[in-house]
Amino acid sequence: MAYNMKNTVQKPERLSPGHRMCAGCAAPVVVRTVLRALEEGDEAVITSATGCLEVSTFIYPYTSWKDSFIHSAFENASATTAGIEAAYRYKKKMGLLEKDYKFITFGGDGGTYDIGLQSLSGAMERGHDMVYVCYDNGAYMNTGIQRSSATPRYADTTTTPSGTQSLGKGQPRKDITGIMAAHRIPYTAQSALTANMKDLYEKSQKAIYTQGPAFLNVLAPCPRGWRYDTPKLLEISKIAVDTCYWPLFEVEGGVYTLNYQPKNKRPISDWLEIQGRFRHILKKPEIVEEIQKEVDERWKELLKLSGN
Ligand SMILES: Cc1ncc(C[n+]2csc(CCOP(=O)(O)OP(=O)(O)O)c2C)c(N)n1
Repeated sequence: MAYNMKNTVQKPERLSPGHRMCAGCAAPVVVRTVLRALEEGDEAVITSATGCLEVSTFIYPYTSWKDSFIHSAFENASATTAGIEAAYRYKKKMGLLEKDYKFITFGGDGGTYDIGLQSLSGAMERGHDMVYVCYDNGAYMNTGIQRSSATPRYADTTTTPSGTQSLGKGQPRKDITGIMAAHRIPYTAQSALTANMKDLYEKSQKAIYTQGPAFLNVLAPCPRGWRYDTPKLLEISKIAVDTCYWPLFEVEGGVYTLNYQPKNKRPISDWLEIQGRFRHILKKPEIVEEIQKEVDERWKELLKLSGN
């Protein structure tokens, strides 16, 4: 059935309002969209690595989560989910449990690209029937905007401050989506908050209802770390996609599909100008050009991989 936003948003919320995430933060919107993809009646067991999402939605004795929720340590969120999924399979096999459950892990980029990478890789490789969702805000935001391997080159963070001796982060962003696709798991996808959430909703549905491991990497703008006005959340997500900084694609059984090609590819300066973290390079055309070149190269690679 074709995606219908009106019907979809009328599904019962599984992340209650009243949590303490910042206004203009993408992460709770990502969570609500992913969880809406669960069929009504299906229940989930959710694990979250430490990070903004976990500490702001699950403060004892309160919780925003309607489904079962486990706060896991940074490094082992995927291992926790994998263990639960294995126990579930055993109970099912022994006839000890009737109900069907889905297993979903959320982690920030610090918990995914860096600290939890080994347990994520292991769980994916072992083939657990689970979905791992990275909400990628491009830094360790919860502890004060420290750089991660997801932080884009030249971003100003508290551990890569721009100034007379530095232009911000020196290294390029790690290609975690490519790394996960290289695991040859059934489903890997990259998504963002597009205008009607269709892309993320449909990818979440596929990820949840595909047998075996699935990985979603979702761009999650952060108003504090990226320094933009809170109402600009959707605009900034759209610019990320239209500049091809953050392409929307999926990989199923090794086959790449590009989900969106902008009719008019916007210049990367549109993406840089809307965020305070790049302010120090805006008057350096050679740096902006260098970033444009990197984006173009990655885009070309993706076009080739997806047969375009
Ligand atoms: C092993 C370990 N190291 C460091 C911390 C401290 N810590 C808590 S939240 C956090 C930042 C999390 O960053 P990320 O995963 O990117 O999620 P975000 O906060 O950006 O949502 C850090 C470093 C911790 N809890 N455990």
